[in-house]
Amino acid sequence: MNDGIFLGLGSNLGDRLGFLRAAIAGLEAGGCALVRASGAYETPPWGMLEQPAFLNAVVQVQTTLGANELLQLALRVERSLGRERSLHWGPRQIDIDLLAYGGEVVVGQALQVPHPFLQERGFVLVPWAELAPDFGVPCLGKSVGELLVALPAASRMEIVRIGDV
Ligand code: PH2
Ligand code: MG
Ligand code: MG
Repeated sequence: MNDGIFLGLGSNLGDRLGFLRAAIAGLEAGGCALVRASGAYETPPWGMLEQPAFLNAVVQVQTTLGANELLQLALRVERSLGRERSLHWGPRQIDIDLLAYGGEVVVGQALQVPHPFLQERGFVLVPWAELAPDFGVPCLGKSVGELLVALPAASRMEIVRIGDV
């Protein structure tokens, strides 16, 4: 059982909060025990700007699934919620990203852990720091809280907690 398993959730189409909740339920049904969930945060689109605002959250889970099995579960849950992959970084009902799997480092085609862009993304770091500011992110040599402090203020100021997931 691995202690620091964190997933990032994002939705910017349809019933965004409903999709975040359904994603958590799907992960639970697939063999994850929810440890904690952050609040839901309204965040401006990052990367591809011409798309609706997102709701983002981060969850911590415990599971006996390995990192690749957990990725497969995340993809299954995405598909079950109607996600179709068209545009890279484009709008989606639900996105489930494996942010960290304890101290493990995975560098593969299909999966990279820790998630490669997390240090640039306020929409990941703000909810993650709510849950686990002291978690040391492998490879980056910093805790989540330290990464958040290092994030330019401009990447943070529009990220607003709107309630619970
Ligand atoms: N996900 C992306 C691209 N851009 N922007 C926000 N605010 N939230 C996301 O979850 C997000 C994004 C690709 O996965
Ligand atoms: Mg993503
Ligand atoms: Mg993804």
